[in-house]
Amino acid sequence: MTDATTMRADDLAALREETAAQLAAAADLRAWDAVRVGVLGRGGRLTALLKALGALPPEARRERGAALNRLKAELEAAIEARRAELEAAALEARLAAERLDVTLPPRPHPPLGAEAGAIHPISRTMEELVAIFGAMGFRVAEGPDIESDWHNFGALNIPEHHPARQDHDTFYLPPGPDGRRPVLRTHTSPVQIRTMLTQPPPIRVIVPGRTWRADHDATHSPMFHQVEGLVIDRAITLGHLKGCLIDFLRAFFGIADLPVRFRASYFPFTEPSMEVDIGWNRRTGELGKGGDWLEILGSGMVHPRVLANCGLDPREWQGFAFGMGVERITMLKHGMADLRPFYESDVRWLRHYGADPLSPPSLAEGV
Ligand code: 2NM
Repeated sequence: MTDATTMRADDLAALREETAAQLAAAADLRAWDAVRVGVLGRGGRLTALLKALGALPPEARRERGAALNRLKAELEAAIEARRAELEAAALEARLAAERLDVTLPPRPHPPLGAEAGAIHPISRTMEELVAIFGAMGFRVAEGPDIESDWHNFGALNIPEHHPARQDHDTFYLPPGPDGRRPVLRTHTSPVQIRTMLTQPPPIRVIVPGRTWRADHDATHSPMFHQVEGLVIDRAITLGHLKGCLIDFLRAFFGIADLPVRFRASYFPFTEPSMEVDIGWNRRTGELGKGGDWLEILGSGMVHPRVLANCGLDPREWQGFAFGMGVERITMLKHGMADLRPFYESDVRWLRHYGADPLSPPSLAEGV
């Protein structure tokens, strides 16, 4: 018969080996936890051995207690190591199962249908303008639709008697506490004013947005969209204006040799001012050739008084600005005859003229 000490030592060795085998067999964290509880839990095998210490005489208890504590530390370390292993394996499995290649091209999809949805041509044109001017270093600025008289007119050097101020053009709101009537902005230029007031030059912004005029017929809607642009820097010239707008028009209409003409004009907020025309065929509507000229946008060098109104010294800072109607250039680009369908939400029209949401405009492919 073996003596008691040896038997106990065998006990401990068996617990060590059996625990190691159980840990190796535990294939997941749930099985691992059952092993842990079976050894270290309240009714666990090691816990039972520790509880039994109290019944031993002091000398044997000391020796046995030291051995049990060593074993406890050893088992705790083995159990913890197995947990780390199982957690790492679980993470690996998840990463493999949930793998997602974000560089894959969009899945092929059926032709645009009612379910698919499409980008409204106004939004699409605005996206194209942001892509083209964005590549030239412009940022997008935005502002409120309801404006003060000063931001919409006064700061832009539009005098009190100017026809654009009269009620037939402008939607006025009831007077505020200062007695002045706010307006629905008649152009996006007040955003350029706000930009000059709040942001130090150099400035390069385009301003796409909704605008409002009390005008309604086959070619005018009381709500329409504009994109205007503003560049302010030292020593900006008419040459910069011309180069920028010629590049823009050729990119937007996708015609590398599109004829562009600058024609003297008048705006209160620019001096000199120019209308910009492109070549087309009046009879067929084809753009780019045909010997006729079509007015596309307005432009000019920002009036020194406008700069001064915005706190900029016109002897130090110069710039150019331009503006165009989004509906108008969209109709010209796509050969649309009528303005009204833009706002009628007719799904047949939207399906025909809407753009693919999965192919946003990119300069690489030509907008
Ligand atoms: C146009 C034509 C010409 C214009 C001017 C300004 C500002 F704020 F800088 F003075 N913003 N937009 C401008 C100039 C707009 O639209 C046909």
